Order: sequence, then C-alpha cells, then structure tokens
Amino acid sequence: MDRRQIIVTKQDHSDDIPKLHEAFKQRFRIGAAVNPITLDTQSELLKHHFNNITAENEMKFESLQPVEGKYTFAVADRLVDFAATNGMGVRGHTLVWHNQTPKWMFENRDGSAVDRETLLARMQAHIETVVSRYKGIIYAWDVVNEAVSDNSGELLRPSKWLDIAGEDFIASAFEFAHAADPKALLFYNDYNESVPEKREKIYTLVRSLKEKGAPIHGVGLQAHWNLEHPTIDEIRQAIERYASLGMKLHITELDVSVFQFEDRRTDLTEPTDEMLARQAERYQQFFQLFKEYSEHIHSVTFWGAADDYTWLDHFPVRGRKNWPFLFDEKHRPKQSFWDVIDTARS
Ligand code: HAH
Repeated sequence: MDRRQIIVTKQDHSDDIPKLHEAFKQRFRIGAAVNPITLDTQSELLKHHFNNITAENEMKFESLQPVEGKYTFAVADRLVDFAATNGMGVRGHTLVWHNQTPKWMFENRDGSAVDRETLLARMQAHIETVVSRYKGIIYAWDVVNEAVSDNSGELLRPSKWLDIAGEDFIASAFEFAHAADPKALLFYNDYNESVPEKREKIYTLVRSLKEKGAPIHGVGLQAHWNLEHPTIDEIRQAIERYASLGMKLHITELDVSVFQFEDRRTDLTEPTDEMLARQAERYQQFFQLFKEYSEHIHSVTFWGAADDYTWLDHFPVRGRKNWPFLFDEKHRPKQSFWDVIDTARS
C-alpha cells in the first residue's frame, strides 16, 4: 500500500462523519459566521457541515463604507464567492447598528452633529448600495441590530441613530432595504432575546413596525447562550411570542459559552468534563426545541464553527479562551455534535 492510499483512507474516514446540514435539511439551514482567516483555516469543516454563511464583521458598516462614498467590498465579495462556489446561502449582517459604524456617519465636516435628513439620506445611500450589490444572492438581511435597550423601563437603546433621527430610523431602514431588494427577507436581530423583560420590548418594537406597515419579515434570535441561561422554557416562550406576530424566526448567532456571564475565572486551559457534558445536554435540548418549532425557524447559524476561533475568546473577559461550539480546536466532533445529530434522527 503506498502513501497516497493511506491519505485517501483517512479522508474517507472524515467523510463518514454525518454532515450537520444534511441531518437537518428537511427543517432548516445550518450556518456559520466566517471571516477571511477562518475561511482558510476552517474551510473543510465549513464545506462538510454548513450550507449557509454569514460575515462575522465584513459586511458591517465600518467594513463596507469606512469613508463616506468609498465602499470597500473586496473581502465581503470573497466570502460571497466562497458561498457560491460551495453551493451555500448567505445571510447578511448587518445594515444598521450602534456599534462598528464610523463616526463620519453622524458628523458634518466641522465635527458637529448632522441633521435628521442628512443621517437618513446617508443611511439610505448605504443600504441601497450594499443591498443592491448582493441582490438575489443574500436572501436574508439583519436590517437593524440591537436597537432595544437592556435597561429596565427603557424601550430603545440610546444611540446616535435614535438621538438624531428619532425612533423611526428603524422603520426607514426596513423601507430602504425592501426598496433595494423586494425579495430579500428582512430581520430585526437582537441578543438577550429570551430574557423575559427584553423579549417583551422586542415584541413591542416588532409589533409596532408591523402596525406601521414596515416590511419586516422576521426576528433574529442571536442566541448567545450558556450552560444555564436562558432556560429552555424561556427560549420556548420567546419563540412563541415572536412567532405569534407571524414572524419568521432565524437563530442568528448561536454559541454556548462554558462560563456564566458573571464568571470571571481565567485558570482553565481546556473545558472540564462536566462543562462538556452539560454543553452537550444543552445543545441537544436546543435542537429538540428548534425541531419542534421548525415551522417557524428556517435557519440556525452559529457565531463561528469550531473552538479554535470564537469572539468569546476575548469577551467579556479579555484573553480568556472559551469552547462554545460543536467541534473542538482540532475540528473533531464533540459530544455536543453527536447529541445534536441524534436529535435530528429521533
Ligand atoms: C453580537 N453582539 C453582534 O451582533 C455581532 O455582530 C458581533 O460580532 C458579536 C456579537 C452581541 C453582544 C453581546 O452579546 C453583549 C454585549 C454586546 C453585544
């Protein structure tokens, strides 16, 4: 037996691992957030298990229009090409957000705040240019990200968008996106979406958008969850509440941190066995729920693909590693993966 054959045998073995997206193909798409580095380092894993991608950062405002009128599409285009070559869909993230938006957007040349008309005109120009470029390719957009407040008693998050344009900047963003690509599905996307108080605020916002006749088609549940929160019951209630508005639901940024949000420990160099067992149990419960509500849930995207790279390696505790996915640092399936596959088959 020559060397070549040995290598082929090894690849055959990896082909034996069931494809995550195949397992759920009757129910929803399986996506991953990518960036130009993971597109190389996780390429094989992405092609095997995922049939959808989202740009982690490369389609955010500051990436696409860092300077007024100077659009930089090269990296975003590369991600879209990767998807096309591999027969994957693309979710767009994100058109309007309080973060990762350049200062120029809100300022005149002399540094003073722009007026409402100027801000809305700039927003329209950006949305028109970006959505038109990927018309017919990006089938769903996170039009507005995280506009709802985490503070008790406050509906909308304080931001320059809200200060300058007033609350209907949200409805306007949906109008502009719909005008640019009438077939794209348009989402409101947020985190802490299953926390009861915030859930009700998101519900109120989406209901008011619907009542105004804004072209909104869905709610994106970011789903940055952990080993204990939110509870399955809270997630179920959030799904039912948003679905009651006739909204399509996408799980947009799923990851399961092995740390509670308040936990600041930095001593671990690998996840404990208890963490991995609990993570598997949680993932299984989540996918059971997604399956149960697959009439409403059409897409499940992870905010990454494997434990070698996650935004949680830096957040909220700087420099601390996390292990939030179904695949380990070497891209091997974790117990979580096998339990999710079982869920698909049961
Ligand atoms: C998300 N914010 C963003 O939507 C995404 O664009 C970014 O890459 C990572 C996470 C979530 C978030 C959070 O969980 C807590 C505080 C602020 C933002």
